[in-house]
Amino acid sequence: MKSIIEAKTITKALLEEWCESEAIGIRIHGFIPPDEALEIADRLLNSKSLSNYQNIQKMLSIGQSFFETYGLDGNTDPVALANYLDHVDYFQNEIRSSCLPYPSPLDKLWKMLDADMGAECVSIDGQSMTPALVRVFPEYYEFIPHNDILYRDVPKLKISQEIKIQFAMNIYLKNSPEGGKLQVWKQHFSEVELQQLSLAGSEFGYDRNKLPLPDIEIETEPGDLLLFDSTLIHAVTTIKQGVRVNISSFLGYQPGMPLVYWI
Ligand SMILES: O=C(O)CCC(=O)C(=O)O
Ligand SMILES: [Fe+2]
Repeated sequence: MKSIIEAKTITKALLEEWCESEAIGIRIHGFIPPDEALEIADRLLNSKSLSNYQNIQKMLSIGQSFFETYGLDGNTDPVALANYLDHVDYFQNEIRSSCLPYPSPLDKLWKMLDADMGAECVSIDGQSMTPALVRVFPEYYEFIPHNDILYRDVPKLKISQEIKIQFAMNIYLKNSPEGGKLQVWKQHFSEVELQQLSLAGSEFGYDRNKLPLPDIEIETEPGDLLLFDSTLIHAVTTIKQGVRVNISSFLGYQPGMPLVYWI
């Protein structure tokens, strides 16, 4: 059984097939041309809106993630949440204008997702969440093992209880020649097991030394789009050379309903 289903587009039939399979992800190789991906990465790296993540040291982004609205106690900070919601349009416009003269890969992504099943950005109190952001992983950075579950972050949000599958959805623009590989653990851990795996001193990560070896290291090339089950533990290995750039979002799938995205 293939771990990654290779596809040309995301359709209802494909997501149904994925649910019945043992696959952990879906890849569209060459979602945008590789040369264009590298050019866009360079343009995004020059954006004046590239700034530090609030609570993940060293990682840079254009756009804010919901995770950044957490205070030190792990609860949503209302001031940070208001700031996050107020800046959604600003950052999306920044991403679009930084890509010029190339079209933003996000416009292509939303159009593709919308075509067969409908797709919309998740709202909180009637305000749109960030649809997607640009992530820049600096040299020597390791994105430690973690998993992403909307229900854990915002249990009160109705949609978080309805989503059947949460995918991490990344468009890869620039990879490191060495390191910076995405690793995924296939085992589903219970909440109690996850607690025990926690890395001391980290707000979100698990301790690699307490985990078995990862099951898969996924190869991606500039221009690829990859969706994988974000509730599985995953990590990005230390970037050994240069920077790694991608555009990231989450995609929620619920049979018979429009797709939803946010980050
Ligand atoms: O950059 C990647 O390959 C995956 C990053 C990640 O942790 C995510 O998208 O949830
Ligand atoms: Fe993640």
